[in-house]
Amino acid sequence: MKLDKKSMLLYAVTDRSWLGENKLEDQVEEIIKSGVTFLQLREKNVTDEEFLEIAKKIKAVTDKYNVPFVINDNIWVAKEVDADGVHIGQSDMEAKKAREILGDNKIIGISAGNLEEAVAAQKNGANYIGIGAMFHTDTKTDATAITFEEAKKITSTVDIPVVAIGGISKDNIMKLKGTGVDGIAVISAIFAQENVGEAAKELLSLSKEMVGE
Ligand code: TZP
Ligand code: MG
Repeated sequence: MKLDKKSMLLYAVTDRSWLGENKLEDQVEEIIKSGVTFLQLREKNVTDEEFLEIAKKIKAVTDKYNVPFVINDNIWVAKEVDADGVHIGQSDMEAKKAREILGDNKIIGISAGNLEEAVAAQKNGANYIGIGAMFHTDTKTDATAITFEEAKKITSTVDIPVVAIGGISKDNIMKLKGTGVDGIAVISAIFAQENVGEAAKELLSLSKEMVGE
C-alpha cells in the first residue's frame, strides 16, 4: 500500500502518563478533530490483552475520523484489532514477520537512526520511516540522536514518506525546515500539554509551514 506523505504532517504517538482524569480515547478524539493526521498507539508495561482492549477503544475513534492507526511493536495486537498497521524498530526479522502476518495492504512503519537503517527499512518493505531523535527528549531515554545532515541524506535517498521524531515542539519544529521530512511525530508536545487540542492545532499549522506546504 502506498501512503500519502500528507498523512505524516502531524503524527501523534500516544502516552497515558499525563492523562490524569481524562480518558485516552477522548483525548485522541480531540486531537484528531484538531488536525492529527496519523495515530500510533504506544503502550509499555501492559499485557497483550490489556493492549488489545485499549486498541479497540482507540480504533473506534480513528475509524470514525478515517485517520490511519498503527500499533507500536505488537504485531499480534495489530492483527487482532485489525489496525491499519504496525510500527516497529530495526529488525529484518520483525519486518518480514509483520508483512507475513498483516499482508500487503497494511502499513508497516520502521524506525531508523541513520541512512543505512533507512535504506534497509525501505528494502524490507516499510511504508514509511520514522527518523530520530531529532532533539533531546525525556520521553524515550534510550533514544540516540541523529544529525540534520543525516536526516537530509535519508530524505533525499528513500522514496517512502519520512517522519521526524524526538523532542519536537512548537519552539524547535522550524529548525527541521530543509531536512526534507514529510512531517513530525510527537508525544509530549501533545500529550503533556494542558490543552491537547490546542497543541495539535498549532503543531499542524507549524508542520505545514515547515514542510513548505
Ligand atoms: N522514538 C524516538 S524519540 C521518541 C520515540 C518514541 C520519543 C518521542 O517523544 P517526544 O515527547 O515527542 O520527544
Ligand atoms: Mg519499538
